[in-house]
Amino acid sequence: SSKAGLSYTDRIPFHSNAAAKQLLALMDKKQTNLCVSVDVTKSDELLEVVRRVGKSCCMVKTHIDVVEDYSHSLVEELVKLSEELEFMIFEDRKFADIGNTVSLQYSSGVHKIASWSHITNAHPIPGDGIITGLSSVGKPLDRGLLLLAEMSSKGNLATGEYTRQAVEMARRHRDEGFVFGFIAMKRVHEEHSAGAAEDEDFMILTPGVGLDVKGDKMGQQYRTPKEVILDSGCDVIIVGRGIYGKTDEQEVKVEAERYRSEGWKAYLERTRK
Ligand code: 5BU
Repeated sequence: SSKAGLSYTDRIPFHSNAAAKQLLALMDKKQTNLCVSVDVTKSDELLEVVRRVGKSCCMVKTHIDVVEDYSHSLVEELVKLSEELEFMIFEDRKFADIGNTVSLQYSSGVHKIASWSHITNAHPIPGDGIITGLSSVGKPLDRGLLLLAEMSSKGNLATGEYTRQAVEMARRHRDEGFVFGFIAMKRVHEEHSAGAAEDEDFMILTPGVGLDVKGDKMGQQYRTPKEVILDSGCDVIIVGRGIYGKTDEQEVKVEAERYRSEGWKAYLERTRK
């Protein structure tokens, strides 16, 4: 049966992943289902945006490989802020290789993602080995993984049977307590509910959220927080340029609060039904 009508807190017992439990608890505590995507190329700017939005969000999403002046002190500071301001860190790495390779990409290299990012994501395209590989690194550190079951961009190929297979893959690994949800545009596991256990719950994190524009010039498509949370039953709204894209620094904070409030209102309406 659908868990969409339950509060985030009431869904904690259905999860065995530590990062998922922590996330669900802090969402109700801070009254936010907003994840801010901070896609900027300078360390100082990244940290400045995070300081401005940290109180309004449950999660900060990074693309750490776009940072030009990267050093380990950046992620040390980010982790410190995540503890002070209480948000989770999600490196949107979109792993997509064989298990052995992704285990190295996750643990090693310049960025050592597993050492600082609570959550990351992976394409299911290589098969189950991608979960085994990432889990061998992330599970001992209490990290969590999302599978990309759908995408927000125009013409993407993650649809229909592909999405169904992504859901099946997550189900096969549910007991291991590492995969706890999907990047998707709707509650894909409830759409493909054959074979679902009664106590199954997955979190749905959704990019492509904007209040003022419908898309960009490169295929991005936006929906409102209400469409995403209330109409489609997703759990977390991911907002990038709608927040960090403001030129005035004070405005960044105002926009974060605006998205937080819209997302929360939609969640309250959904769980009241
Ligand atoms: P935007 O500025 O709100 O459009 O940024 C969206 C972010 O979410 C950006 O970091 C993308 O890489 C990310 N994203 C996305 O937009 N669509 C997807 O399907 C996935 C990730 Br998966």
